[in-house]
Amino acid sequence: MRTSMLRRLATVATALGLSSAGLLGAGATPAQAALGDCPSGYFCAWKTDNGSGTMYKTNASVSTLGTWDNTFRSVMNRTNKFACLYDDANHGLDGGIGVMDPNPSGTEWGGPGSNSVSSVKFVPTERECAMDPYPEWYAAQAPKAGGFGDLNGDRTSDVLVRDMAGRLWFLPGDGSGKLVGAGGWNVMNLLVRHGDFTGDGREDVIAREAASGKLWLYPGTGAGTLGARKLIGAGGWNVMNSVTAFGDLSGDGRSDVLAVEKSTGKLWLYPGTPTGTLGARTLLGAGGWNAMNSLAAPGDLNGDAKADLIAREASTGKLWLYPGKAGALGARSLVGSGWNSMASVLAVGDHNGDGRNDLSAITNAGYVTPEHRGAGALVMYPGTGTGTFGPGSLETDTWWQLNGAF
Ligand SMILES: [Ca+2]
Ligand SMILES: [Ca+2]
Ligand SMILES: [Ca+2]
Ligand SMILES: [Ca+2]
Repeated sequence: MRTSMLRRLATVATALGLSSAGLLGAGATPAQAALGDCPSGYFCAWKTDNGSGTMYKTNASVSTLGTWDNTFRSVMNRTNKFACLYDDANHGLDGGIGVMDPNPSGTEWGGPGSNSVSSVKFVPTERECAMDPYPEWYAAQAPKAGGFGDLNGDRTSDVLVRDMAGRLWFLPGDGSGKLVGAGGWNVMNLLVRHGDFTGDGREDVIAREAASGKLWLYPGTGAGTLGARKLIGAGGWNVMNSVTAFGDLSGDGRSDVLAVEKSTGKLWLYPGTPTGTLGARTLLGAGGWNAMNSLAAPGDLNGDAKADLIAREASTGKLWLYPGKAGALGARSLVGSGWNSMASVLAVGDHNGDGRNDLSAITNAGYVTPEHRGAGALVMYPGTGTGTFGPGSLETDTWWQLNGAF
């Protein structure tokens, strides 16, 4: 039996900074029989370092621990949720927080060893021990509709976020979040959106199913929620490295899809059709596109009213702008460097409300500035309207432990 991945998060701030303080209680030899007493579906605790003696158990969150207050020394989490162990009563965030992964089989155990736990909470994702399940997203209303990045049609850029539990959250731009997908979204290995595909003027979402390579269209309802899906790619889309809902490139006013083929590095254009499907593809780039490990569709950046493409070069971390032309892409220009310290790029229109499209990015462990070090920050790069970006500004550091944003 091995010891658990019990992590001790000294403060909320260190939780944000992805602190994992290592194992506590490691090295103690478990008394197998006593640890084996923890029933399936329960969290259990003991006053000893080896899981012997009287056992505490609960399968529901508790605000206070009564006679067990400040006594936990070894713990086991046989629930299917993360167990958050707070030094404070009532799940207060001022004191330390320990986190224990779900371990229904009861093969792992560990201990805070600090006699400090005063309340316990069970949550679907680790970040919920210390914060909301969704990150903070604030956006200013744009002077006019941008045609994309706005699922609820209020001229304010919004975001869909997938959490580690496979739930989908709609972030309207006022810091709040609304659950719009109760679960199951982790079967998708790609989620994109850019404008309307179905012809009703409402923005839609396209998702690729990992197991089947199918491409699904989820029609936007105009309220930030998604309607019943429709198959738009019967299979085979797993041969693509990246798939991006782009906006209109073909010139018929309908949003199109771009995709990079893994085996060839070719860039393909799949035109949107009046029936909400994708038409016969045409070749946009003859090869070399596998050198890019991130594509983003920020809309028009250089002021010619044609949607442009942003691509990140894997080997250099350079960010390139490919201006959209009629049915093609023009000569690229360099618009950023050091972008390999970003986990993902978010292109949802005009973030700061000045009428120009912007680009935002979520940092990874390689991100280091005086303001923030590591993963979990959202940085906004304001578009200038001439195909460049102003300096990035750190918006919030709550974009931690998520499974995608688009
Ligand atoms: Ca909106
Ligand atoms: Ca639509
Ligand atoms: Ca353009
Ligand atoms: Ca802007």
